[in-house]
Amino acid sequence: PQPVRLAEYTPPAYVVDTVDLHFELGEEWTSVHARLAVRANPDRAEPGALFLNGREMELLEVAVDGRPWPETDYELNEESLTLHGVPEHFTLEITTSIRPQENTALEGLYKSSGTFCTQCEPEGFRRITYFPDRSDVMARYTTTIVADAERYPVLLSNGNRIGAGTLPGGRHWVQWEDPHPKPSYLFALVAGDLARVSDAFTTLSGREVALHIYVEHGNEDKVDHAMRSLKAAMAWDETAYGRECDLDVYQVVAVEDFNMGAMENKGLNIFNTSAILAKPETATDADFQRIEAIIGHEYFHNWSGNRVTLRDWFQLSLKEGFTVFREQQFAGDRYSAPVQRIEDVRRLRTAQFPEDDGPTAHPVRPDSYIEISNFYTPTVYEKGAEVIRMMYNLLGAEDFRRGTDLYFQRHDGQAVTTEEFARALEDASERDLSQFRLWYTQAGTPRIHVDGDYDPEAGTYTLHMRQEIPETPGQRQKEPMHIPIAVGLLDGDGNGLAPRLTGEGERAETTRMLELREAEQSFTFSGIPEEPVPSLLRSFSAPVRLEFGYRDEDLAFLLANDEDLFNRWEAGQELARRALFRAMTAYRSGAEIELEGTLVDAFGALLRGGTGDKALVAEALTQPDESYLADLMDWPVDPEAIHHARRSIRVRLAQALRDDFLYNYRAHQADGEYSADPEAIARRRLKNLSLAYLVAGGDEAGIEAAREQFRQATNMTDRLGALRPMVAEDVAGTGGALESFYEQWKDEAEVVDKWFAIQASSPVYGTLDRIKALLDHPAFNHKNPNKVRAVLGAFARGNPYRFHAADGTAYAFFADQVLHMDGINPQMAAALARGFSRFRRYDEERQRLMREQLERIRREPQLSRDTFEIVTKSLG
Ligand code: HT7
Ligand code: ZN
Repeated sequence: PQPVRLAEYTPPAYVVDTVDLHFELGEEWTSVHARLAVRANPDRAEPGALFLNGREMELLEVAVDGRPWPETDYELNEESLTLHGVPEHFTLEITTSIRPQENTALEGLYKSSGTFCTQCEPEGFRRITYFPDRSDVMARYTTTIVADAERYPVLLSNGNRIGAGTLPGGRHWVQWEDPHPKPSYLFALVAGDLARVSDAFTTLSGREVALHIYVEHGNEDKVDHAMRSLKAAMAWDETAYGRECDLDVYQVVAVEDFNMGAMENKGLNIFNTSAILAKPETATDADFQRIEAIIGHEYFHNWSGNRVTLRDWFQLSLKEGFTVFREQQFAGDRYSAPVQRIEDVRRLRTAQFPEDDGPTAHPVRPDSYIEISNFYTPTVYEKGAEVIRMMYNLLGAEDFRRGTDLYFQRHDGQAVTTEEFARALEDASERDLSQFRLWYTQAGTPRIHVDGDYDPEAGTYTLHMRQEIPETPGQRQKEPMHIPIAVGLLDGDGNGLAPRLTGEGERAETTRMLELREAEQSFTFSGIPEEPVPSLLRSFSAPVRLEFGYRDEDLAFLLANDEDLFNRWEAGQELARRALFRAMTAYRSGAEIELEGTLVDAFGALLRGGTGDKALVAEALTQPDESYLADLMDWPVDPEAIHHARRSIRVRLAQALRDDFLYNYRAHQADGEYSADPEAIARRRLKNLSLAYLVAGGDEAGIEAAREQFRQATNMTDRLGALRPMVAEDVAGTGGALESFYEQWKDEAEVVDKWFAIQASSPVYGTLDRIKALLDHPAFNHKNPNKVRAVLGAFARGNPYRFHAADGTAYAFFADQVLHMDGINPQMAAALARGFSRFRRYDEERQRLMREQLERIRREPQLSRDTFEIVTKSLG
């Protein structure tokens, strides 16, 4: 397959003003009749032929202005239909026949548990009808759906319902009209037997928007949280960004089989059930928070993505990075901004940093792709959000808001590029972001080396910074980037100074946003009475790897005193990382793993620090996970050393701080009914973290408390809060607990996914034989992406100790699974294949074993474009 290149972008030869779709949904065949008002694009001098994308369909009819178009005047192949000699303006009619019930790729129109539904982003619409399936062709859609009335009483599409009726043979029809022009990727259709839960939202200007959430019958009691979250998101976007909802009806449908979390189709969002259904008995606090974030994310797309859309798929981060940033701000406002930031950074470091440092590294705005579905990546999403956040940091909240207002106002109804976004921010703030634009085009995570130099005589403190951007595939030479680095200085009592750069007058603020632009640059602060401890990259002001030669005591000092809560956490994590790396060295040399006092004292002080900031204490005591440690390790990554060192440190910390954990466990017991408010979530988090340590330390009282909590829990957070450490430590009775858990929850698909994942990611319960047994379990289904993620995804990502078993048996098994999945769902297969992408980070033997499997996958003659791209890039 040939790559598509940004440099080769050309505007469409023809534009489409209106699209009338008529669906006849059937059990064997579904027919789609499309009537398009087409005209030559006035921006193109010689439009020439009309090119339409299309695949996996049977073409039944093509007519231009009511007359069949002769076969001699069109070319049809596996991927497209090209019409030659068409007029300047015309009506094009196309009839296609498709088989949604056989569509296991879950792109285009498919069936999920008997419900017809669509996924058109990025290129699914071309599996429904022949169409210029590109985001810069925007049209007004009218959709008529005809189906069996009994099986499919609910028929939905984008926009407003404008008609309905019954037909002979037990069929019925509904017609929808979407007044907003949109690209084909935002088209949606749903037909099924679904229950509806309704509410309404009144916008700031007094318009009423009807809100409907559709779920399978029996799940109506699990949409309350999603509905509340939706209304909260609608209100938040009005105040935070001045964005009002432009719809009369906002519909959300939950489906079981979905490749991602959710999809922002105009006025008809389609959600993975896992991203919407929640009640305390079946969903954890993390699920509640994830649902709120995803509901918010899809709603925010209504402006950042739908009203202002993309010119082409290279601009994906224009909508995704910006929307993730908006989602993060929303979640931070709803819960706790510093804790949200910690979680965002944790995700960035575990998923994006490794990507940026591996063979599939790409810029936030990629310049070529083989399969665009492979670019819904942590780089486009999470690093893309960091790029927006840096602009926010550089401009400040007010100018940033002026910039986004200008962006929405200038480009409403248009399909644009990241350039338009940057220009709107520049114009609104009078800042120059030319150098900053490199963040869109240069891949790789910058490394910043910082040294501090105190001059007692002059009373100055100088930070010397040096930036390096590593080489990435296809990009050897890099230019220095424009990087906002938020800095504070602490005096010996832990108070924040108000640092002023030499030449500046007095300042009030204790955090300074430095702007690093050169490869090497120094910043000198004056009026510094004693050698300070610097607090660098506060709130993680830029997505970089920063190095500074802190002593362990400095880190403990920052952990105890920094006013920047993110950096308090960061200092604790760095202390923990150091202890872990010392433990790895000890493990590899066969020495005893020691845990010195600094970490124990610092963490003990946190646990004894009262109930002030429970969420932060819990975050600080959460160990970095094994895959993040693998990313930090010098070649070769040693999965065994990581696993054993991490476990030993956990056990030793648990034993050293046993009384503190026990105190915290007891002090944070639940009182009263479950609530998903930030205080209650933080309390459960600290309680269950304490319990996990107690169990890890082998404390009998702790183990008994876990067994008891598992039995008595009235919510899933506490039930899993007990089961997880029981599984991790394999305490007596865990097998029975797992069995009873399944028995109790086997009818709740989302809970069964947790049951699969907890085992697949456990070094004890996720051995290769047990993984194979899980695949044979009656509840497992390769066609359901949630199940595949719960077992195979959790095994590859969450269980590196077993996945990287030295004999390579797990690699061979996993490659078989990739190949099997490729025949079912290429997007999922490609996602799994990424499990091998960083094989060069491992020792020679593991490299050889993984390479062998990658080559075996690549040899498969029918391999999808999706998997082919990941495998070939991984092999380099
Ligand atoms: N914009 C949505 C993208 C999406 C998607 C992409 C590829 C394959 C399946 C998909 N489902 C949804 C998700 C979002 O960012 O909101
Ligand atoms: Zn999105």
